[in-house]
Amino acid sequence: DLNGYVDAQNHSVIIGGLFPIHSRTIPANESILEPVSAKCEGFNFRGFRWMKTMIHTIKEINERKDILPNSTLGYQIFDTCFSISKATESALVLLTGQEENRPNFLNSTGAYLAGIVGSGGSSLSVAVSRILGLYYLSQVGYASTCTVLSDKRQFPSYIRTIASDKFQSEAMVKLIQHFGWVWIGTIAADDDYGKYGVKIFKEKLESVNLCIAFSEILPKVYSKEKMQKVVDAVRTSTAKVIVLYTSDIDLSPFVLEMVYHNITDRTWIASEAWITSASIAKPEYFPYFGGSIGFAVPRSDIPGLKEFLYDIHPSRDPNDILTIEFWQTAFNCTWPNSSVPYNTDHRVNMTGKEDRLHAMSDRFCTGEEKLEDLKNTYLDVSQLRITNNVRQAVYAMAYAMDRLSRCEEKGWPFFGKYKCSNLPNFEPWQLMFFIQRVKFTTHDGRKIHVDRNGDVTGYYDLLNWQLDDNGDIAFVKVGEYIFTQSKFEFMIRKNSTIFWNTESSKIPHSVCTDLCPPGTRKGIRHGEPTCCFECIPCADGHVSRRAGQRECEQCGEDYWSNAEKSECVLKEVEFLAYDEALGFTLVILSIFGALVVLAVTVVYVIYRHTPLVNANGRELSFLIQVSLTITVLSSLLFIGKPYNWSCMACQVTLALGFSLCLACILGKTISLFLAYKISKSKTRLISIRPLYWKIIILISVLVEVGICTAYLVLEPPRVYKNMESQNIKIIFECNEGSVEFLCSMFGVDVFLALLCFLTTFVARQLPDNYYEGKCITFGMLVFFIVWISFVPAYLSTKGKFKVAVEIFAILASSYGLLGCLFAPKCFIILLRPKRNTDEIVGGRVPAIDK
Ligand code: TCR
Repeated sequence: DLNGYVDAQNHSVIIGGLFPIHSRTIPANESILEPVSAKCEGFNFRGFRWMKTMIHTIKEINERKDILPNSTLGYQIFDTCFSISKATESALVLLTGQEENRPNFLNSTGAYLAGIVGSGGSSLSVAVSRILGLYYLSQVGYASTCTVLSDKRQFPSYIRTIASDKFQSEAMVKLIQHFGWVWIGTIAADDDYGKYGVKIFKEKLESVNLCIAFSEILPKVYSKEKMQKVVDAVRTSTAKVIVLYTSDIDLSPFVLEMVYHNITDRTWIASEAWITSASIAKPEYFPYFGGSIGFAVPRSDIPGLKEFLYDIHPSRDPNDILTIEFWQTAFNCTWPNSSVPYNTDHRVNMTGKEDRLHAMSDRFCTGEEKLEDLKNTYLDVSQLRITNNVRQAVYAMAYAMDRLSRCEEKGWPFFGKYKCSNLPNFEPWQLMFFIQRVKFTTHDGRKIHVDRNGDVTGYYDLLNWQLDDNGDIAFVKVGEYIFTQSKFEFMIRKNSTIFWNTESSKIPHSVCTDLCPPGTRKGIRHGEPTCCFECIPCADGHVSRRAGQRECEQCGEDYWSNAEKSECVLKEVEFLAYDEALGFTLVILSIFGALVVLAVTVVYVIYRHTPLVNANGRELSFLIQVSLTITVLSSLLFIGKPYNWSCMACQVTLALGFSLCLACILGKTISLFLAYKISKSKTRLISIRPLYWKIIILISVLVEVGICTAYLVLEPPRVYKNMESQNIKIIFECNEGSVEFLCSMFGVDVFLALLCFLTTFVARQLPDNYYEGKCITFGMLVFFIVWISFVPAYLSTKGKFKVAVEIFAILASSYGLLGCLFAPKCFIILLRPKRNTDEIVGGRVPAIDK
């Protein structure tokens, strides 16, 4: 019951072959008691072509004179039906040479078996290779790509002419990185190919911090629940890019599900086994699978193969049931007088029923059917990829045998111990040594060289499914992936356009969470993949400038975050500026004060000959006016952006101004006091020499100047950028420098003010008390009240208001003094000129400065 082809007669050596000519075995009938070989169904044109290629290659080698000149090769090929059981059964038959169900190992009869080419799927190769490995019988795979087959301890006699899936999985990750996808679903076939392929893919993907959205397995035998689970995963997931690691045979039921559920807008990353499969790449599936992208082994043209494939007819051999079945299936007819079953399908499909609909076609084949009219995978030689691998596998076998038959001592490790045996009398294990080191150049100039693991280098074409002008699916090459000696080269052709099966026809977007916008950072969601995260706004003073930042950065010293937290901006600078309302008002007040003082001076100058002005001492009044101007204008130095010089100037000017002013007043009050003392005994007041008050003024001002100089030299005030008190602002303020000096500076002023106050207070008893004394007392009280209330106000404000408070105090005290000292006099001078006579003033007021 094993289907296949034999050509063993007249050949010294044969090569075994295992090919999936059918897609599956028919489930066994339960009533059968004896073990029987399973029957197969689902004719596989692709596998049939592979098999034909093997025969073609053997023919070609036999015709060649440079390889195996003295011997010819035969073959024995079996159909594996893409099932492990059939494959192992076939392997045993090849080993034992007898087609029976009772094993009787190595009782080989007939031709000499050199090795086996095959088999297709990895699971089959693994199973077969475990048996063949026991006897070191060489096996050359042409399509089995599973990574475990590289393990030479488990599979000592296995080599292959197709690259391991390690490279393909890596290439897929590179592809995904190239297009910026991060959230990927995977679907694997339920065999070694799918599971190991996805395993490696997952490892590589996670090593570059991308994530798996879901990982599903396609059932081998149709099961509604299992299939539904896969479909649901695809439908509900946000992953729009899905890796499908499966052979086309296992994929077709899933394709039907996608069509049935109308799931579009997915981008499929195809594994090599289905990217060029004609059974999937049908135009009617294009809305669902168009735009699929994946890696394929490079294609090649095989000279003479096309003619060889066309050279087939069922009438040649009535026992060639595979050809008859091919003919029947291809032309949808029944070959007369044959018992070859036609196109049955015993699978339980989506409807849940067995589909035995087209059991036999009622139309008979005539034999006149034209292969040329047929559009069939078997005859399509435009995509010879695995087919080319089959050819190379046969060649590898032949070249190894050629080396063996030449019996060169070089490289032959058992020389001396065993006789070098010429073909065909060699032991199978002797060939293994040569097959593991096989090296040759193919007809199209590619170098095939198997490494110590029996692998060849990874070389892939990147293909994309597009619709061509005829409405067929075209596999357009858009790039390449080459892996040689631990270096890879991935490139997408510059001028190639890739078709994407998305609504916008743009590159699909496959993420779990979109990149966090600037101003936020990624926050981990516990228990979820790293590609799913939350976007947490940055804290104040921290920013993230670009999207997708993991951390927010802290802004530099002078910087603060903007409202969006996307940029560090210079901190707002705060100081009492001239052009803001408060600053401007203060400037006006201060200039107004100065003008008032000037006005008073003008009045004094105009009325300098009147008794009142004279009696009060012109010079002294003038000095007081000057000092008041200084204090009033010193407030201007406080306003505006502070600099080192203005910080130094403002305090010192203020202190000096006040000290001059108070010293003058003190001079006046002391005169008053002395006059009072002296005049206690006399009735008339006497005048005091100007020298006294000049000395007083000089001493006080000198003391103050001394302190100021020391202050400025030793520990001057400086500009200070205050960043602590408020985050978003830098407050420009003056740092006092030495508090001690500052206090002593103003202490002098306070002391002078106190003296003034005391002297006038004592002198208030003066008999002919002129109200000047009272005015000064009152002025001093104002002065004290202002400055005492200044202290708590000053300490409890911040920033520019602190300066404003100080200026208020300065202006208030200056205006107070101005008012108390000059307002009453100006009143008399200007409005009551009659009272401004010697009579009124002269007699009672101590005449100073005469
Ligand atoms: N390796 C798969 C089987 C396979 C295949 C194919 C089957 C490959 N390429 C093309 C049919 C057609 C790659 C395996 O199982 O290792």
